[in-house]
Amino acid sequence: MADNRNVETTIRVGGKRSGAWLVRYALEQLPVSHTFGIPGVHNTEIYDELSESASIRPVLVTHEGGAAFMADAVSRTSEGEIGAVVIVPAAGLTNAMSGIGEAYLDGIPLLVISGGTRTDTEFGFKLHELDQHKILAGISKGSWLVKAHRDIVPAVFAAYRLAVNDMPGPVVVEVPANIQMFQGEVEALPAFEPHSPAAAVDETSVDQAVDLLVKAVKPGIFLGWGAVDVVRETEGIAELLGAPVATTLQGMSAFAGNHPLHTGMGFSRAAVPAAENAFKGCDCLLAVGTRFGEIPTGSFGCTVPEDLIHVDVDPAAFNRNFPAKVTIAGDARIIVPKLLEKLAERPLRNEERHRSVVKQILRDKNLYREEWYKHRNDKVNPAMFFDELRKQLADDAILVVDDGNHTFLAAELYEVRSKRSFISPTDFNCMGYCIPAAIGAKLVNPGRQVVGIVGDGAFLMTGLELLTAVTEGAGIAYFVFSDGELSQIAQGQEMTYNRKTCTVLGRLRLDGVALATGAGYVSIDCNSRIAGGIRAALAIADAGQPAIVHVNIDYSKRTRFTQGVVKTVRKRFPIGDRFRFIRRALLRKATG
Ligand SMILES: Cc1ncc(C[n+]2csc(CCOP(=O)(O)OP(=O)(O)O)c2C)c(N)n1
Ligand SMILES: [Mg+2]
Repeated sequence: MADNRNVETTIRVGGKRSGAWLVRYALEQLPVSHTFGIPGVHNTEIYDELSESASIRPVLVTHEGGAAFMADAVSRTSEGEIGAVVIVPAAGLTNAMSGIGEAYLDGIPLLVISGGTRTDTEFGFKLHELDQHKILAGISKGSWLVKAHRDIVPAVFAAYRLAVNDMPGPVVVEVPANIQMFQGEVEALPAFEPHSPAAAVDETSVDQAVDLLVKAVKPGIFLGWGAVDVVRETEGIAELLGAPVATTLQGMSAFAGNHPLHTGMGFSRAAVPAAENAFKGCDCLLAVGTRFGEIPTGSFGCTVPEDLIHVDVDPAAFNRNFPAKVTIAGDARIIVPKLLEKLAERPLRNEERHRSVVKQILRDKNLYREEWYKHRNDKVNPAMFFDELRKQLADDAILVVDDGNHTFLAAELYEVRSKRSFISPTDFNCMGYCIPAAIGAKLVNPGRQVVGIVGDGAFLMTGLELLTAVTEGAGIAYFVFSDGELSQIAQGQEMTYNRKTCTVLGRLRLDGVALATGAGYVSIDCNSRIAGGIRAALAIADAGQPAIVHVNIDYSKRTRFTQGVVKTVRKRFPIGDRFRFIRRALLRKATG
């Protein structure tokens, strides 16, 4: 099928250009404001060119994994920008792989420019010589090895298009060092045309979907990251139907947490009670921009009705985990407004359902909060912490989480209020995301507050990117949930083995890290320090300096997520192994 979405016309150059100049030219045509990475002998020409750019700022990081996470956050939190990475081949690329993998499985566009070994010498065993494209095959949407000067701009544009079209993802363009350094003949350069999603909608499927929704007795709505740009329309659909709305973890900012029909993350037994209860007996589910992955389904433990309407840009998501009655392939920004328009044409009388759903959600949310508030000791209560944080932040503040128990506490207890204001490493689920990703988010959203919630284990992985934040003047408040453990795993070990192996951390002095990097430092060790500590950290961030906040968090109450997932997973074990696991845990309880 011809793709004429990005028609490029040609600009005549008719002269010699260096490859590095061509890379800079190509990047400047794209929605790229920053590049992230580390120079080496294979890309210093590109860095030198970028130093001359009026529109792109090259940012030095401490590790290429951080660069890729920063770039990922640029794509997630900006309006249409793509995060870009400039790295050396082999060692730089493999370091960046954590972020490339996250972007790949989370469906986030990412443009990686890698230097390449020289192609004009007869020698072998060169520095950083590796077939990068072999290792990229399973973790990127595509990769290019540029062979000549005239190929550079078309390759970067094609890579960009692939990254943003359909199911977005990471792409890599390798430019050998000799092509960067030396000049080559280029007759013409393609001019870049911005991307817009394909506008075709399958009207018949939309009509079928509307029919199902109209006749449903208990409809529900489930939104993923793919629905993040249609918040107004999904609110409209939810209100017309009087339907509860759950989101995925990645899609937490696809529906406002303070909307009366918002329930929570997922709707299985691993979801908060408001969501689990509101979706009980759901007879028609409208799912938009989600692939029913492991986290939001509570390890595939949710009940999905036969009348599933599945809207997604990736047809591979259809009928994979849950069979759908109606599937609509395409961009939610095109399909969801159409769904709303057609639904609004129908005579609907759902006021009674709307009232009772709202009442139940409110009651369940209040009860769940009370449960958390009652669970108090001398440490910092997570519900009190998140309530105070919410109170002190603007509605459009961006919360960046990492992966761990803190992620699910945030998902259950923090109210997300605007689109693209909650980001998390989800399907690749890579620890170490938060510290660097928050930097990327802040650099492209200088006017918004950016806050990180990070576990102490994840902090250890990429915490030295704080130096990058200090250098860049990125005012971010990082709340480090310091429990001394890799809790999300330690809790599972406790429940399953009655023993924690390799999940207790060495003691880390966060004030020492603050001193070493030039970040501000705040400590919140008990509930009475929550409000003052958050205020102090946000003030440091407002002044353009990152702040590390040691939070003496209480992890003694388990999230609904952890409890629910453990139950669901165990239930699926073969019966003999289930008993073996139970016997082992009981025996250890008795014998220590
Ligand atoms: C790169 C990577 N390694 C290991 C894991 C497995 N893992 C998931 S959560 C977790 C614990 C995280 O600990 P911490 O950052 O302290 O957060 P907490 O659970 O204590 O809030 C681990 C080890 C992972 N997701 N990613
Ligand atoms: Mg921890």
